[in-house]
Amino acid sequence: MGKGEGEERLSVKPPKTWAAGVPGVAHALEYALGQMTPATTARTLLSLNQAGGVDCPGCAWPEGSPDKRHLNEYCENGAKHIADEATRRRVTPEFFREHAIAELDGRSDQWLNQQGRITEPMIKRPGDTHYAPVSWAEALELVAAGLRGLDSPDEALFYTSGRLNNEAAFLLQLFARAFGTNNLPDCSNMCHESSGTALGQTLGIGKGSVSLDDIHQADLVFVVGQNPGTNHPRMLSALEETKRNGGRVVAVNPLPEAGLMRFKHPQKPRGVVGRGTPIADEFVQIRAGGDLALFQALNLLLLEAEDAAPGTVLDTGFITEHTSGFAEFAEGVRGLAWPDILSATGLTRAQIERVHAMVLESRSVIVCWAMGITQHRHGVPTIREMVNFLLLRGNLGRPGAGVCPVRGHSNVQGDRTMGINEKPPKPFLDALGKEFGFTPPAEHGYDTVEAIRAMRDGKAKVFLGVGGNFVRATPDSAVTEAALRSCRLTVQISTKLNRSHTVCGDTALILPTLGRSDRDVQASGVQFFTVEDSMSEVHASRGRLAPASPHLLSEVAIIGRLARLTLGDDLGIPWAEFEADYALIRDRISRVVPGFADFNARVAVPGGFLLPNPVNSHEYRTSTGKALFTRNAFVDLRAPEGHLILQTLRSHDQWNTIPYTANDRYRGIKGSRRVVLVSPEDLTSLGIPDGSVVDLVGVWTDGVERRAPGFTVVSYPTAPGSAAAYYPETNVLVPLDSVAEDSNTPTSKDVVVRLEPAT
Ligand SMILES: Nc1nc2c(c(=O)[nH]1)N[C@H]1C(S)=C(S)[C@@H](COP(=O)(O)OP(=O)(O)OC[C@H]3O[C@@H](n4cnc5c(=O)[nH]c(N)nc54)[C@H](O)[C@@H]3O)O[C@H]1N2
Ligand SMILES: Nc1nc2c(c(=O)[nH]1)N[C@H]1C(S)=C(S)[C@@H](COP(=O)(O)OP(=O)(O)OC[C@H]3O[C@@H](n4cnc5c(=O)[nH]c(N)nc54)[C@H](O)[C@@H]3O)O[C@H]1N2
Ligand code: SF4
Ligand SMILES: [Mo]
Repeated sequence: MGKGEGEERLSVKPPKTWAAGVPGVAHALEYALGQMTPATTARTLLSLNQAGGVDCPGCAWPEGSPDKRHLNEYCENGAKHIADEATRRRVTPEFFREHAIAELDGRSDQWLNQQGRITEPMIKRPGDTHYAPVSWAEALELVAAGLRGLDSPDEALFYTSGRLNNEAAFLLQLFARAFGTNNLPDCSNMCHESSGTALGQTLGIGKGSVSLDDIHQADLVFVVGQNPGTNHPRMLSALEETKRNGGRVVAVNPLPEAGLMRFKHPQKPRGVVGRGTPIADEFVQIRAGGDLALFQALNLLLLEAEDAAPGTVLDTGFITEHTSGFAEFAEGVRGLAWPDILSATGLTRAQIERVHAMVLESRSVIVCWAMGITQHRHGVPTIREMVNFLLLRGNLGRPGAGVCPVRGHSNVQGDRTMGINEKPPKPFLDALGKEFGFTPPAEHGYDTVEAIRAMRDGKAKVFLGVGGNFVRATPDSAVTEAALRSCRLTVQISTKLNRSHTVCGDTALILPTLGRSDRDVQASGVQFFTVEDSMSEVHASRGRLAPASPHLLSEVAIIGRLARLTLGDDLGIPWAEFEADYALIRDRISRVVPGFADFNARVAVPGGFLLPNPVNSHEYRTSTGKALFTRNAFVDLRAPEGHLILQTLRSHDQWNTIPYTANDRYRGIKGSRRVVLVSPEDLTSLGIPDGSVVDLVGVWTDGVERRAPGFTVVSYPTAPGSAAAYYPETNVLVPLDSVAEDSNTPTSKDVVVRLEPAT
């Protein structure tokens, strides 16, 4: 059916070698004006990321101090994301009367999103073919009754996406725990969970340790497994500043991504003309999954350099005082053989030595990474090895140095801080229980992958999604869709239509909510809410626009009312007062969550405040009280003969599960998303012509054949052995049980496929 809607004729041009600049701004305005009136466009874009304005609903890259912000403090993609939310288009009850659910399910993700903002609560009762309008009172009572009717609270799932604000996230986890479960799966489980896990194991806190100033001051920044030109565009301005200050950048990626090569600053005159700033001083074109071997090789070279000139390479003072496990780590790395390293990385020894020389010349080093690392089976050991690398030269807890997992959703880090965590730390539960006078459940809940298994196996029966698009974000689409359809009740609190509304349980509800850009007025007056960015800065966000419909409730209101209807007033939690005044929620947060003392006062300051990271005062909350060196088993990731490692990634023109158009400008792809990028070497050895149409056939140990049909092959300068295609079209290929060690993250960057002539 129409799942290829939005597709036109494919055209392919050579990939771009620079990012942003005038075309970036022009493309953003084009998309914005297609969604909003010119006046709304101007008002919205001018308040984006300004102190006192609306926080960009795009990525979690920080804003920087208020005095340094430009008038247009947003990027092309941030403008697109906000325009997509502030659209004039509406999905009304008439729309649902005209379109059966089955028909909507046949539409593309892009088409569903293009229909606009949802205006009223809608219900599908058992056996219905269409959604019908329902009152808020009836809708919420139905959900509460569904929850109360479960045999155990653990039969309910409370999913969140990282756009959720702190106040709503805090209320949601309070509701789930007061109800009696830790089933709080979230998008983070599919995203930076490997980072949180590895950093928690080695440094005692699952967050990054650097600030924007650190990036500016670093002598050397590694950008590993990340495509900032598309996914964190303003990171390029930061890297430009690093370079202006004399620092250098090493990019590690199988793809020569445009933003890693050159950058034209869209808001500065020199970005408008000329060739822009070269970003990567060294582009390391790694084989898929070769990063662990690369950092092991760099660590081996550091150990050997220290052997050759003792006392000059390693920071032995730091190692002795602040770390443990060095000897065992060193023994492991010294056992590596160069032929194995070169095989796993696909690099030359000369290039690795060049990077090593840059490391030796750099006093302060930062490693940044994203999905190219976390979504691999060995993502956690790879990040631990990066930590080893930084520890060797004491690159922690001083300016210009540290770890930098670059987060995805604008508040995904804040949600975790607020307790959206299926494995909550005991001190958090204790503080929560003390504040609200109940005993939160101690057993761990389901993460995203476990939640799908639980629904599939009939152990979870009510699914409540607060934002996001669970059914498209998750792996093994066929399995996940069946799992959702088997639920008694599915509830989606959403701004816009997506596939999670067309894949329904027996009863299904759509509860429409305010977006970031909407003004939020409650009994005590106009509200703001707060978010935490990738560098632990907490600040306020204020929507300015008239809400998309008079029938919308805020997330805080929906969660609070639902909690009250479900739990009654026995616990004495003042849900209605929380809804009336979000400052009262912040008062509670300040007493439960470490680092939030005086929350209301501190967040009133323009720009907000920084949460402390104990690592920066050399306090490591690990088993030994020190930062841990680890010994990580060597991995040489190879597909079987005749197969490739497929990574599933984002185009320039999408927000996660939502494509905006079928174009990927920087990669030179136009008109179609059903493309697979394969290196010319692989095409030759597989005997597949450029431009032919193939099915992607997933191969996995369970013997199930997973097929994504009809992809056009594009010869592309990716590392040999590594292919790439877009998410979410390829999620059908990612096996549910193929997950990263320790973090249980689906291995979206390591899918073994073969290309078969299209059926
Ligand atoms: N415009 C836009 N911005 C976004 C998003 C969006 O969808 N659209 N999503 C947001 C979210 S939630 C997230 S998590 C982030 C994601 O940000 P990214 O992590 O940049 O997202 P991906 O598109 O998944 O790109 C992964 C990158 O890793 C590289 N890679 C793949 N495999 C490997 C490997 O084995 N080794 C190395 N070194 N590199 C590898 C790929 O070539 C690609 O450049 O972006 C956020 N920002
Ligand atoms: N194969 C593959 N799968 C992946 C990935 C990959 O790289 N490859 N990446 C993974 C990653 S990193 C992530 S983060 C997940 C993303 O997973 P999700 O966060 O679940 O998905 P999104 O596409 O961001 O969700 C978009 C929907 O959120 C809703 N929404 C938007 N704004 C708001 C709001 O303000 N409030 C509410 N209530 N709803 C709102 C809209 O209805 C919209 O349709 O996907 C993961 N899945
Ligand atoms: S870099 Fe991220 S947060 Fe900043 S404007 Fe762009 S999308 Fe928004
Ligand atoms: Mo993400």
